[in-house]
Amino acid sequence: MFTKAITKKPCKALIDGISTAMFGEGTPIYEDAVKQHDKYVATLKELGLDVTELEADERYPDSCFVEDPAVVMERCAVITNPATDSRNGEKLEIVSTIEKFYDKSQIFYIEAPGTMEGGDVMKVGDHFYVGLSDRTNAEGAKQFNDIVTKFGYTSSTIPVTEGLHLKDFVIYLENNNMLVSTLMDKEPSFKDFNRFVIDPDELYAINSMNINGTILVPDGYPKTRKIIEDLGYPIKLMDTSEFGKIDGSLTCLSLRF
Ligand code: CIR
Repeated sequence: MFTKAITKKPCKALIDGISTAMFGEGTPIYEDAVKQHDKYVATLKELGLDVTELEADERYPDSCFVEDPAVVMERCAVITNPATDSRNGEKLEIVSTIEKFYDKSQIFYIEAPGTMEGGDVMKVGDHFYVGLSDRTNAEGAKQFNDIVTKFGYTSSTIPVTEGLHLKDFVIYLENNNMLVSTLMDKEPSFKDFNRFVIDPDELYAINSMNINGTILVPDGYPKTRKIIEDLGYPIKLMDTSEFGKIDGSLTCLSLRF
C-alpha cells in the first residue's frame, strides 16, 4: 500500500523540457500542464495518499518529473544521478524532502561515473528491474544493487533499446500482470509474468500506474484501457498530454511510497 507521494509543480520553463517527441509533437502549454498536474495531485489524494507538493523550480525545466532524481522504497531511499546536464541538479533539490521521510542512515547516493534516473527502476515485490538506457548506466545499476541488497531487496538489469526509460516500455500492474511493448514481450526476465502487449500506436499508455489497486491510465488509448478493465481493475483516466510532449507520463510525475 502506498500512503505517501511527493510531487513537484510544473515550472514555466517546462516549455524547454527535453523532448524526443516520441509521445507527442509540439511545445507544452504551461497553463494546461498546471491544470493536468492539479488533477493528477487531486487524484492521488482521492486515492488516499498524503501528497507533499513541492513548489516549481524554474532552474530545472523537467523538474516536475520528480520520479527521476530519487528512488524511494519502504526501507531506504536512493538519490540518483540524472544523466543530462539540465537535470543533474534536481538530485540536490530533492534531498531535503527525502530527509523528512527517511533517517540519514537510510539515504544513499548514486555517484559518478554511475548515472541513474528513477524512470528506469521498476519494483516488483522486493525486486527491482533496472533499465540500462541512455540515462542509467551499468555503474549506476551496480551501485543501486549494492545499496538495496543491504536492505533485503534484489535487483537485476534490463536493456532498454527503444527510447527513454524502462517504464515507458514495461509496467508492472501487480497480480503478476504486466503491460509490455512488443520488444519487452521478448525479454527473458519477464517470461513468467502475464504479459499484455500494447499496440505500438498506444505505446504511451504502457506507463499506467497502480495506486493501491486503482489504475491511472492515460486518456485517449482505448485498446489499453480495455485490456486493463478486462483484467478487472478499477481505472481513472488521466490527461497528461502536455507532459507527453516532453516525454513525460504518469509515473514520472510522483514518487510513491
Ligand atoms: C526527460 O527527458 O528527462 C524529460 N523530458 C522526461 C522525463 C520522464 N521521466 C520519466 O519517465 N520518469
